[in-house]
Amino acid sequence: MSSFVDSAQIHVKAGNGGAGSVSFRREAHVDKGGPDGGDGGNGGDIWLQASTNVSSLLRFRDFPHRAAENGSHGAGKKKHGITGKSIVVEVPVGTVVKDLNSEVIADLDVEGKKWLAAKGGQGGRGNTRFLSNSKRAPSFAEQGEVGEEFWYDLELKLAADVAIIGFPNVGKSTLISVISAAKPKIADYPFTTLVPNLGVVQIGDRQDFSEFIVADIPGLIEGASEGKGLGHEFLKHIERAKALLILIDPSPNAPLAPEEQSRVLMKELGTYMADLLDRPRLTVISKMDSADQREIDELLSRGTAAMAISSATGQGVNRLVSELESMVRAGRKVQEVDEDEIVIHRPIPQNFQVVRDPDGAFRVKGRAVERTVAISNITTPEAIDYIQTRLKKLGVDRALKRSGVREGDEVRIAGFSFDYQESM
Ligand SMILES: Nc1nc2c(ncn2[C@@H]2O[C@H](COP(=O)(O)OP(=O)(O)OP(=O)(O)O)[C@@H](O)[C@H]2O)c(=O)[nH]1
Ligand SMILES: [Mg+2]
Repeated sequence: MSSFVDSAQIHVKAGNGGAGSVSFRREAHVDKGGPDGGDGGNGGDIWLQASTNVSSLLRFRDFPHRAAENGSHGAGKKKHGITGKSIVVEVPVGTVVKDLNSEVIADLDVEGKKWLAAKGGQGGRGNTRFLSNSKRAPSFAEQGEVGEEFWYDLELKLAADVAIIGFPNVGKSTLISVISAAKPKIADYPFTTLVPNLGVVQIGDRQDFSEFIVADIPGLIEGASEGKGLGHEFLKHIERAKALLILIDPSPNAPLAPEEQSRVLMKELGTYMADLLDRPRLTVISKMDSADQREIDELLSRGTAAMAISSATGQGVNRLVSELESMVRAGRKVQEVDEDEIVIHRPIPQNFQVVRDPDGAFRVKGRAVERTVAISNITTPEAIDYIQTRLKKLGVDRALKRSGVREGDEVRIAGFSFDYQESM
């Protein structure tokens, strides 16, 4: 568990929609029958799903690209294209998805939770769909819509139930090695631990079994919240812990007196994230065998710590574990309620917007608008007629006027450009 990857990028490209078909029925006695071009198939979607099958984001570092299948094109005789296969990408439970502006857009914190990362393009409509009283033989069809394509940042926060926090050399790693199977490096100098260690603590027997995960967070020091020491990089791993275990070094040669240690640690946690100060926490004196029992008793009676332990002799360790377990149990109940409140939003606005290109031309961006213009044969007057009517309905005309467009200005939509006319 010493090296786990906790951030990666993923590139998702959903399938493109297939093009609609332009086709006419062939009948023995009719020169040109009615339109019978089928629709293109929809492109496949890409979903991310929280799964305990995977535990790191390593795979995305090696190869970040995931793509879904395109829809196939429509054909004559009203034959519709085939829908592209969607794919489900498994990510570890606890993965947070951010857009490239660091905005959180999904929190895959529960096993099985699924999130649509890229929507497949809709298939284009075949010319059959454009049949109307005024258009008996529509000679155009829609192109398939391009599937969505995004880069996302993935972040996996350590799913620790308890974070062990304390100054360097206070005995964090030793404790985790005693209460779990984790085997971190232990040594008598500060900053021995360079990455967080995870350990699973198991208690009880088969009838009454429970377990929780403890993280040994590398030594915090004063200024950690501003990036000093190793602190900043690892403080984020504390965010999800249901309980905090604060270890205090009672020995006379500790760099700070016990009260000071506690004060500085609280200050650093609070500066990093004010919420952490409301997190259930237990302050415990570590290495009790190395200090005078009278001093320990005094610290306890002053309320500097709730209890004392020694990982070396095992004193107090069982009691500590059962305290932690009940704190975690209580924390889990609270979290279960919270989970429903998480808002998951999609990155792209569904409407359109008018922007100026560097050369001054007007550009209209948005799915519905771009899709309207994606008609396969834009050179026919009836296709252009159709496009103009649709754009007007979507409000593009009005929006362009509001943006200050004038007669003759260039307007770009998708891959096409038009000269703006008042009647447009
Ligand atoms: N006497 C005594 N020594 C201990 C106890 N727990 C840890 N130590 C010793 O204290 C030193 C530091 O222990 P670590 O567990 O590496 O401390 P740490 O908090 O993980 O330190 P960093 O990783 O540097 O932040 C080691 O020499 C341990 O053997 C204890 O309960 N009693
Ligand atoms: Mg350590």
